[in-house]
Amino acid sequence: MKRILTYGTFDLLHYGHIRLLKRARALGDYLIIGLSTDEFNAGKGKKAYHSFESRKEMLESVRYVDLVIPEETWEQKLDDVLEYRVDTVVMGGDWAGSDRFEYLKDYCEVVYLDRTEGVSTTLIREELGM
Ligand code: C2G
Repeated sequence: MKRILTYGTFDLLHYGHIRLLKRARALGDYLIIGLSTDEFNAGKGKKAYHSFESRKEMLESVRYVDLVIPEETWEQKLDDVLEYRVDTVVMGGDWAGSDRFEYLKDYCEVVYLDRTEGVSTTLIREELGM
């Protein structure tokens, strides 16, 4: 069983997120999401529109997702890879080459997938004046 892990906030879930999850899941047999907690986001100066619980509930209903775990720190990723026996970490291309992920290459595959153009949580919030 090939296990895939990805991270994100996934706020105002949209088709760009779904296409990332679909492609990530297609790389293996089991997809885990490390979902940013509200506290972790606060540390990044980000505030999601939907709470962690709501974002988790929505992601758990997506057919490509097998497990959602909390992302509480930047440093937990290696622990997650080891604890969940992850074969591949997948992130969107905006993270390509990032120190936050490159070091994991000593322990698993790290794959960056192209982002879906024309949609983002920020764009949605701006257009809806949120
Ligand atoms: N994404 C995408 N296409 C978009 C928007 C997002 O492929 N149009 C991808 C991002 O590249 C990311 C995932 O969907 O891989 C989740 O997006 P965000 O919630 O914006 O994730 P981010 O805020 O980058 O959090 O520790 C890493 C962070 O938790 C990542």
